[in-house]
Amino acid sequence: MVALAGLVIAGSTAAVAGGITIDKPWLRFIIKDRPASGYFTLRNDTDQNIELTGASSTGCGMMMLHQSKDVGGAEKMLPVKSVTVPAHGTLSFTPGSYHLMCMNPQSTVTVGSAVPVILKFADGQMISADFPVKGPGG
Ligand SMILES: [Cu+2]
Repeated sequence: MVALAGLVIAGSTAAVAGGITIDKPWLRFIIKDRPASGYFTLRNDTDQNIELTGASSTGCGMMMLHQSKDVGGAEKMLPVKSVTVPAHGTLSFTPGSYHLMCMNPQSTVTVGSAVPVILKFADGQMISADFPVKGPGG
């Protein structure tokens, strides 16, 4: 693990920094012309709530925080400004709920590869994790 100026880079399946763990990250890739979705579990082992405020990836033209909601039987995706992970709690980004939306997947996003994603928090902390790219079925 290499740490530089608040940015922690981990090459394994879990990235840990300052009591925050990004567990089981993966990116669901369907086809190039559609946004890919990022999923993971955030674990907060600190005594304070943490607030995820954004994400970015070199594998995506733009990355956003989204939440899927059932609106009258149809699934809608809404952008969210931030997501709070309670102290000593976890929050999962899963299909049908919170997810990262990877707009304009780049040529580096192919099934079997992995793309680096940087998660940004309200306190200025940034954590990078490699998201393995999988097909629609996970
Ligand atoms: Cu979305």
